[in-house]
Formats: sequence, structure tokens, C-alpha cells
Amino acid sequence: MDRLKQIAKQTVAGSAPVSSPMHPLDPLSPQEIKAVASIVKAKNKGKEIMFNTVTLKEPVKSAYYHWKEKGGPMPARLAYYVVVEEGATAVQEGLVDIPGQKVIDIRNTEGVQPILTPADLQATEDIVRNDPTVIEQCVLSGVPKEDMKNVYCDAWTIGYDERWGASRRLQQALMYWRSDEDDSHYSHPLDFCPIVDMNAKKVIYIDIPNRRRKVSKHKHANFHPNSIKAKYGTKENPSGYRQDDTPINVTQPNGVSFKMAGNVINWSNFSIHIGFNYREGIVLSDITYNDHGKVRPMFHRISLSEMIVPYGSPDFPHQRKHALDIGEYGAGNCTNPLSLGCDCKGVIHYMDAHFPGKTGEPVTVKNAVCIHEEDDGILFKHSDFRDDFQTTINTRGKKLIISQVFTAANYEYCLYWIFRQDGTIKLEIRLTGILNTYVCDVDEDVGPWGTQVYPGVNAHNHQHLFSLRMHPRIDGDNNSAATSDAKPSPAAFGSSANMYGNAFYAEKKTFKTVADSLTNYDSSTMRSWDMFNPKSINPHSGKPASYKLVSTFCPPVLAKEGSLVRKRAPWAEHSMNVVPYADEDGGYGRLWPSGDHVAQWSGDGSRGMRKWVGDGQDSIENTDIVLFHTFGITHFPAPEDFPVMPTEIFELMLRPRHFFTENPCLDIKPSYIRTTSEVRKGTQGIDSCSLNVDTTSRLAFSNTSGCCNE
Ligand SMILES: *[C@@H]1O[C@H](CO)[C@@H](O)[C@H](O)[C@H]1NC(C)=O
Ligand SMILES: *[C@@H]1O[C@H](CO)[C@@H](O)[C@H](O)[C@H]1NC(C)=O
Ligand SMILES: *[C@@H]1O[C@H](CO)[C@@H](O)[C@H](O)[C@H]1NC(C)=O
Ligand SMILES: *[C@@H]1O[C@H](CO)[C@@H](O)[C@H](O)[C@H]1NC(C)=O
Ligand SMILES: *[C@@H]1O[C@H](CO)[C@@H](O)[C@H](O)[C@H]1NC(C)=O
Ligand SMILES: *[C@@H]1O[C@H](CO)[C@@H](O)[C@H](O)[C@H]1NC(C)=O
Ligand SMILES: [Cu+2]
Repeated sequence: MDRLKQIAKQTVAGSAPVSSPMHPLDPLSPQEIKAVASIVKAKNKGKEIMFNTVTLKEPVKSAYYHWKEKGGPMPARLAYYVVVEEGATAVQEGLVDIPGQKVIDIRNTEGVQPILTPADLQATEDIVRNDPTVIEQCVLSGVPKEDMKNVYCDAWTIGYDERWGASRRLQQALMYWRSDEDDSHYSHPLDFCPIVDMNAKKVIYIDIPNRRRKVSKHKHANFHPNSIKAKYGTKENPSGYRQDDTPINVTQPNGVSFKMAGNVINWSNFSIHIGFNYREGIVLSDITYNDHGKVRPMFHRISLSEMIVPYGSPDFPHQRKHALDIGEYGAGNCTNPLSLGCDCKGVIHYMDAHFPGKTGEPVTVKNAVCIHEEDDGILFKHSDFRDDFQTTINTRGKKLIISQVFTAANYEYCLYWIFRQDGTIKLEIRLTGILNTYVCDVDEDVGPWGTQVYPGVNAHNHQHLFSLRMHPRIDGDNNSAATSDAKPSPAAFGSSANMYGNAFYAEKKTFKTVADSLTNYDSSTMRSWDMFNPKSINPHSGKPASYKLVSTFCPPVLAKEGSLVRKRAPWAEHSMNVVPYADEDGGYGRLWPSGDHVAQWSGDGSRGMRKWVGDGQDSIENTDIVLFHTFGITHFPAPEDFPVMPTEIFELMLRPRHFFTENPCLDIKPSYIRTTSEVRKGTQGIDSCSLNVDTTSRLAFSNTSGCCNE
């Protein structure tokens, strides 16, 4: 039976009842969240509970493909939930069978704290503002007590503080003052740091530095129109905005070239299920490619599974700043509604995201995921020099972009999952938003651990490290992985195997065990990693169908061995960790490399990646494997990053190698082509772009000094 056709029909048929989702990987609908909440509430009758998480418990892989490929039944529709019970120290988590309307698993887990929610952050600010000891410290810092309405805090996960451990639900409050409501408070940090108990709803301690620093009263640095006007406005140009900026308009007169059936997108021979959850945000599953009529699996699932932002100042309490934003806040739950900004341009298909509110009622983030296409420049081109390049082909490509933007307190992370028509899958990340800042005296030397980016504003060194989780399924479930290094021939210069000394090759080392896979990036060999199906051999090259991970933004974690950062992010030890896939692994599957519950984890014990690696002896050759890749950047702030940071961009890609038998996009109609015989006969080939180009070009250049053709 054609499952996807069936899905398409259901879309047309309209609203699905609570008990029958369209696709087993679809995120929970608002109705499902509501249903789960009432089942959980009934189970907890008489207790005061606050909802933290209600999300899809994805079916295990085998059940999914039994449904998808073998005509098996729809896998059980399950929800995973976490609730915080008033007065309890344990976290209650469990599973709900949605159609069966019952809780089928319930655990009270001690010694962990659940993920922080936007509501927690808001609550912390209110607690801090009204606390008398905080008010006292504000006064000492130079903020009068009448001005408490202008005191703000960025509530941060505490990371782990040995003074309190994980017994209480804690946050650290990074303090700031605004000179007025529209001030960017990052220009005015305060020097002390209250610790807030979220359950007791009070400040339990204030960390006060030995050296006190008064709040900077330097005029705030801002990016609002009134600030630009004040700074750059002139009589001729009062707004201060540049006047030579003309619009670039995108028109897609015939709409998009993708088709959506529920959450399944088909685009340029790819088919992808787009999921979304509170933690990873966008999840891409069941990625296949229609290769001349044969649908070939590529990946079972790809997502960002964790990240860490460790800061580099040795001064207490800044060592606590090392947010694991995905596990501690959630890339999904902090996601922006994109309708409010010009986040994407062109013809857009949006998807909403749904979360539970405190009481379990569904809360919707409108337009959380943006799906659109962009021009992608030249896909391929060749010209023949023999007739002055008149014999030429130029095929322009386009790309499909599935994106979201999430805000982690001061920072924005823009995530773009990009598909190219040649089978490449890219992840582009843009960092923007505002630096985390701390107060300094104007004449203070803040180096080498930070930079004074504005008078009185010290921005600490930090890293942004991500863990990309890839579950390949290249032509089947059993895959292998390897490093690939560009190496000179080992044979001596002048020997018969390397007579002229010029020989080089790609050295491929296939991982047999988990221990073999724990490898780091090496720019000297342009190291890349291959994932491949050893049983699916390319008829031309004789090599296995592969996807190559090309990723060069791979800084090593700079915190020392044994530090909290290294303990709490065991996955960041290496650029690559490959482990066997496991359906359950005692918890909720091998999804979270810093453990199921990350907030306030001390980093001790066997959890997440540390547990999966174990003694390193598990076999990962020609079996079902999951790859976790660490990548990111090390950020030394500079004044250009302030008061708001222009997007810093880095990316990685997964390229098909030996997967196709030839360039897979030869069947894309060229934008321009003229063959040698057409040139000779003076006839035209295909030309679908030169008209557009010429009319717009002439507007920009004068007729005489313009284009070379004149
Ligand atoms: C181009 O877009 C701008 C706004 O982004 C709009 O004001 C303008 O009318 C558009 N121009 C054309 C020719 O569509
Ligand atoms: C999408 O692609 C899949 C796999 O190539 C195919 O089975 C399905 O029919 C396509 N769906 C639509 C709506 O074209
Ligand atoms: C792309 O998919 C179409 C079917 O939609 C198929 O006819 C074509 O051969 C495919 N192209 C390639 C390069 O596989
Ligand atoms: C997600 O956000 C909602 C709304 O702020 C909140 O009530 C919910 O508890 C959050 N859930 C998680 C898992 O962060
Ligand atoms: C996949 O590998 C497992 C061992 O890891 C083996 O039991 C199974 O038969 C293999 N399946 C295929 C299709 O090769
Ligand atoms: C200059 O270009 C414009 C726009 O294409 C055209 O109308 C005009 O005739 C040209 N002038 C000359 C002298 O070629
Ligand atoms: Cu940064």
C-alpha cells in the first residue's frame, strides 16, 4: 500500500481526530496535548502539578519502517511527559498511550531537574526584582531603589554549583539595569549574581565579587531608530539610515516546486518528514531520494541533539556560565514565531509548533518553521574556449531551506537545514543577538579573558559547540563509518611506487569499534567522515554508497580535562562519536548525549555519551549506527559584535559520494545552453534568462560604460 498517498488523502479529508495522526512522526497536535494533560492530571488527582513537557514519544525505528515499508500497522501513538509536583523533590516523568487514554509508564526520578521553560525565566525576574537583599545590592551598585522597575535579569541555568547540587531547582540571575524601557540592558550589567530557588520562589544567596564595580552610566548603546537617528542623523538625512539601499525583491510567479502532504515534503526527488519538538526543534526524518524511479533511503533521522556555550573567564562565579541550551532550555521551546519578522523571503510554507502551558493547555508558536526555496547560483556550467565560449551550458540551481530561529536569553540561533539539487544536505547556523556582558571599569584591563566592547562593558570569551546527531540509513539499516584523510603516498620519493614524489590519495579508516570512532578534526589532512553502506557498491567506482560529512568548524573544547564543562558535555571530547543505535537503552533512546535531564547534572556518573561509549568495544561496523558530530566556533568578542551582533555564519555539509552513478541533476532544465553545432549554424538553444538580466543591468550602468556586450 502506498502509505504516503494515504497520508495525502487524509490531508485532503481535513481535520484528523485525536486518535489518528496523519503520520507516526508528526508532532503532537494541540488536541493531543490537551488529551495527554487531562490523562496525566487524572492520574495525579489531589496533587498540585505543573506541566513541563508533553511531546511525541517517537516510535522505535523498526516499528516505523514496518508501517512505512512493509504495510504494518500504525505504531502506537505515545506521548512523553514531565510534570513538576509542588513540594516534591523527584521529577515525575512518564508515557501516555493517547488512543488508549492511559498512563502506561510512570517514574519519579530523584537527583535531576527538568528542563527550564520560558515561564521559569520570567518568574525569576519577578522574584529577583522584589527581593530586599537584591534591592540592597542594586543600591550599592548605583541603582536607586525607586528604579527597581528598570532592573532586569537574564535567568540562566546554574549549570552545576556544588554548594547546592541538584536537590533544588535553581537558576542564576545575571543582573542588568536599563536607563529606560527601550534601553539595551546589556550595556549596563550589575556586578552581583543572585541564586534563585524556583520551587521556593525566593532568592537563596547572592554571589558578590571581592572587587565591586558600579553600574556604568555611560549612555547606552542601542540599535533602535531613535538611537540611529541621534547617532547618525543629519539635516539632509534625518533618519540616519543609509540612502543607497535599494530593495531586492523575490518573485516566484509559479509558486514553489515542493509539495507538502502533512509534514512530509517532496522536493527535487528528496522526500523528508519534518518534525519538531521542544528540545531539538526541527527534526528531519525518513529522508529518501527518488533515483530514477527507485526510492532510496538516505537518513533515518537528523537533528541537533545538544549544544554547550562554555565561557572562558576564570573569575568566580563566571565559571558557571556554560549553558547546554538544547538540554537545559530547548531549541524548540525557545523558538521564535517567524511571522513577526522578515525571517524568510519568497513564497513560504510555515509550520506551527505546539507546547503545553503550565496547566497543560496547548500553547502554539505560530509559524515556527519556515520552508522556502532560494536561488542557489550556478549548479553547473561549462563553456568551450574554441568558439569564444559560445558553446556553453549554464544550469542554475535552487535550494530548499527548512529553518527556525530560537532565542537563548541574549543570543539568537538561526538554523537552516538546506537541501541542494545535487543531493547535498547542509546545515547553516547564524549566530546573532547580543553578547553576554559583565560590568568593568572604563580603565580596567579585562584581558585576556574578555574584551571591553563598549565603555564599561566586558564580553567574555566563549565557545558555541553543537552536537549534530545523524542516524544514516544509506540504502538500508546497516551502515559503517570511516575517516577520510588526504595523505601523500607512503612510498619513498624515487621508489618505483612514487618515482616523481607527487602521489597522494584518500586514506580511509573504517571504524570497527566505538573506540575507533572517537576522532578529531584535522585540517592538515582535510579530514572528513564517511558514512556508507558496505553492501551497496557503485558500479563505476566500485566504492560503497556514502554520505561524506564535510565540516571544518571544529574547535576543540578549551576547558581542561575534569572541568564541569568537559564532564557535562562528554560528547564534546571528540569531533566524532559513533555508537550503535539502541531503541530504548533503559531510558528514552539514544537521543540526548548529555543525558535525559541536563539541568543541574554534576557531570558525574555514566550518562549520555559517556554511557554509550562505555568501554568502547561495541561493534559499529556494518550495523545500525548513530553519529554525533561536535562542531561550532570559538568566539572572542570585539566591538563589531555590539550592541547587536551581525550574523556570524558557519556551516557543514553532507555530500553524496559514490551514491549516484552520475551527476544527479542532469535532468534539471538548463537556464542557458547552446551546442557547438547550434553556434556553427547560428541557431539558438535554450535561453530562459538573458532577457531578465539585461533589463535590470542597464538600470544600474550607463549605456556606454556598462556591460561588455555593448
Ligand atoms: C519590492 O518590495 C518592496 C518591499 O519589500 C515594495 O515596497 C516594492 O513595491 C516592491 N517592488 C516591486 C517592483 O514589486
Ligand atoms: C513523495 O515522494 C515519495 C517518495 O519518493 C513518493 O512515494 C510519494 O508519492 C511522493 N508524494 C507526493 C505527494 O508526490
Ligand atoms: C527524479 O524523480 C523523477 C520522478 O519524480 C524521476 O523521473 C527522475 O528520473 C529522477 N531524477 C533522478 C536524477 O533520479
Ligand atoms: C515550553 O513553553 C511553554 C510556554 O512557555 C511552557 O509552559 C512549557 O512548560 C515549556 N516546555 C518545555 C519542555 O520547555
Ligand atoms: C545488520 O547487522 C546486524 C548485526 O549488527 C545483523 O544481525 C543483521 O542481519 C544485519 N542486517 C542486514 C540486512 O544485513
Ligand atoms: C540607453 O539605455 C536605455 C535603456 O535600455 C535606452 O532606452 C536608451 O535608448 C539607451 N541610449 C543609448 C544612447 O543607447
Ligand atoms: Cu558568541
